Amino acid sequence: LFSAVEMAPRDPILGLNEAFNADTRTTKVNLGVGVYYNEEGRIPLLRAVAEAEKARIAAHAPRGYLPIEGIAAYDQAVQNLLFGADSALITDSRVVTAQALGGTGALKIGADFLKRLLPDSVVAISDPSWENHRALFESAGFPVHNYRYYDATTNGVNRAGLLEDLKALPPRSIVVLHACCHNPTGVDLELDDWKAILEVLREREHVPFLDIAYQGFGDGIDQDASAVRLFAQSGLQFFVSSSFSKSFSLYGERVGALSIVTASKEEAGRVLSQIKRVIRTNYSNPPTHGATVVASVLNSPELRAMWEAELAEMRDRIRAMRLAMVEQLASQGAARDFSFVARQRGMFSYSGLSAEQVERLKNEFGIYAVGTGRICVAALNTRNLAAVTSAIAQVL
Ligand code: PLP
Ligand code: TYF
Repeated sequence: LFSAVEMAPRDPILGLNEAFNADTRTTKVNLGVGVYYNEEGRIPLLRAVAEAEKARIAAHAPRGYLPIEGIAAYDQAVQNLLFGADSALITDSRVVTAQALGGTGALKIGADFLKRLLPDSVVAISDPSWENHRALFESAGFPVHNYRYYDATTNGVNRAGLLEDLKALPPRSIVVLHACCHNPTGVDLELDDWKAILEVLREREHVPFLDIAYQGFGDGIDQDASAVRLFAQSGLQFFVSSSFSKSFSLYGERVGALSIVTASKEEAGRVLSQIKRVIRTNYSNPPTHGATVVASVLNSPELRAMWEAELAEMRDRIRAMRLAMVEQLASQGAARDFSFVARQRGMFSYSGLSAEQVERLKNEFGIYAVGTGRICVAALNTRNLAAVTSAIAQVL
């Protein structure tokens, strides 16, 4: 039965973890996978999460099946966080939200629904993008194109190329956009860019699919949602996949959501019925733990304040690491100006290191980065920074 099964390629990022774990050097540093590590080099368990879990365990709550679209209080909290609690879309019941298995699960449900809705459309993702974007939409049956995004000569956005490519797509294409903290580059769009993109999408009748996996890691919870809120005011219909993996440090609990903005409450009801059908034939209904914890934190004023402070702490620590990295690279005499690292947002930096330099970092120094030169700045701390910057200066 399996004699002709070929070996599938490893995920370029998760595959790095395996190599890292097998490395016996005590000085090794993992800048590959997009995970936030604290100053001690550990994945934090947030205090707000621990408090909510304590209360949940004490309550000895039964574990019945959840509704197909998940916990109502969770779905509501997701909408408030994305669109703002006072959003007219929410009061008009125009948004459909379903709890999902992480941001990945949200993308997959959205992709499967879109394939039924627009079977002949193409999908466009940024060049470069998170590796899984292409794979997810291809596995849903779509051809996936790239639109120009990153400009290596300026370490910024190729604005003209981006708009040109969106205009050149066939009408009613599905356009996946990183709402903040672009993965892998760390290079974000300005509000004026978003406005220009919105007009092209409207003109071409493209379907926006905003992916927001790092809300709160850039400039703040509301600031990072500014693109989502701009689209909310535009009158367009669009998709949003969101994730609490990073912002609640709940990676393994798989807590995310798919939200769809529709034109009316009546439309929302029909769309929800189709989303439920997609979910039912995939995993029936979502798990209880992570979403219960997130909902209790977001809906308790005390725990919410605690979470916001912890999220700010993570955000500020990443920023401090960006600045320290720029300074140390300069003082180590690195043969390149790295000041752009301080301007990037979120966990990642497209460092500009070549595949050969990344390979040398791994072999000679036990420092793991993605072959594209992406490094996870959120894995730096004051103990490993000097070793990392010195190694980078040496391979340059
Ligand atoms: N979208 C982007 C842009 C990401 O970087 C990630 C990273 O994990 C995800 C979606 C998936 O999030 P999750 O781990 O919640 O599935
Ligand atoms: O880009 C990253 O590192 C994170 C984690 O298939 C991740 O988004 C990477 C690859 C993958 C799933 C999650």
